[in-house]
Amino acid sequence: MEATPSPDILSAELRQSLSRRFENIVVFSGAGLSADSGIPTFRSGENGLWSEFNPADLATPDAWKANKALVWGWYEWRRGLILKAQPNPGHLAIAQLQSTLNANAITQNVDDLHERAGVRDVLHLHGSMFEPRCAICGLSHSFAQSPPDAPLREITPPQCPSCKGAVRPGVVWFGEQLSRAVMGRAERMIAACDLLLVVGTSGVVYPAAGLVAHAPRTATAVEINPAATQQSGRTDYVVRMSASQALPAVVGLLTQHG
Ligand code: BV8
Ligand code: ZN
Repeated sequence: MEATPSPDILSAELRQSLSRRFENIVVFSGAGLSADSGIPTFRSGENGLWSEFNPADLATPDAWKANKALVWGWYEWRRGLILKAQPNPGHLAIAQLQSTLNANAITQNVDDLHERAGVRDVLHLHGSMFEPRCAICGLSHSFAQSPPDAPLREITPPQCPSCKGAVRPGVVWFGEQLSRAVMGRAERMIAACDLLLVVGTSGVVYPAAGLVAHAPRTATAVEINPAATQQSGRTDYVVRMSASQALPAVVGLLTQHG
């Protein structure tokens, strides 16, 4: 197990700003948090068989209508990647943070790596890969078998035992509305926070990306991302490192003042 990166990798200015007790921390994440677990990100990942597709074109109701087996095959391939993946030090750091301080995780990710790292009450803005449901009657479905090893291109989705409709992934597709209850909770959490960590998101997908603007002016906002993003100008600090490097260092500092 590599040694936990020391807070010294952070700028002196950021170390100074984080060296106090925070009462209400929110970690808002995107696909970059899972990148170090080998899960391709949405806009810069290795999409294997689907490389000629833009994920945003497959994650839509139109793609589902046009070819359910292709979309279901893509999600089963992704589910296989997630099942083979392990939470990385970034996920584990969030669980560590929650064990010492009052911290909430809000994510755009549909994987279960937060949960497998021990993070509690994760708010999934875009749903979850692990909550498939009937596309017609909404009956929730449990996966009977693990995804195929070979990344099959097209897989006929399971049939709903109740209404014979096709089972779809339990995620929010582009063009679909996010749950108002979930968005409301996320807005309230961020509006009440005194520290907001914006981790591994390019900040281009709305309404999720708009959440950062709900942070109070009194809060400290920190972006953790190797690249500059559309959120960079909205945060007080930017840490140009990977989440699995920076989060353990930031959490190490925060929990010293727990
Ligand atoms: C809605 C679930 C309306 C599915 C996803 C024009 C302007 C504004 C908005 C729109 C527009 N045209 C259309 C829209 C709306 C659209 C949208 O925002 N489109 C964008 C692309 C322009 N939004 C929607 O459609 C939303 N719904 O608006 O409904 C409506 C209203 C009323 C009635 C009906 C409808 C629904 C959006 C949800 C879509 N579903 N996911 C699935 O996963 O299969 S979104 C998808 O993108 C993922 O959830 C992903 O998380 C999310 C956001 O992407 P990121 O997480 O940011 O990932 P990305 O790859 O972009 O970036 C990765 C980042 O990580 C990078 O910055 C990289 O530098 C960094 N990184 C890389 N490695 C690391 C790292 N960081 C740290 N450590 C590392 N190691
Ligand atoms: Zn059904």
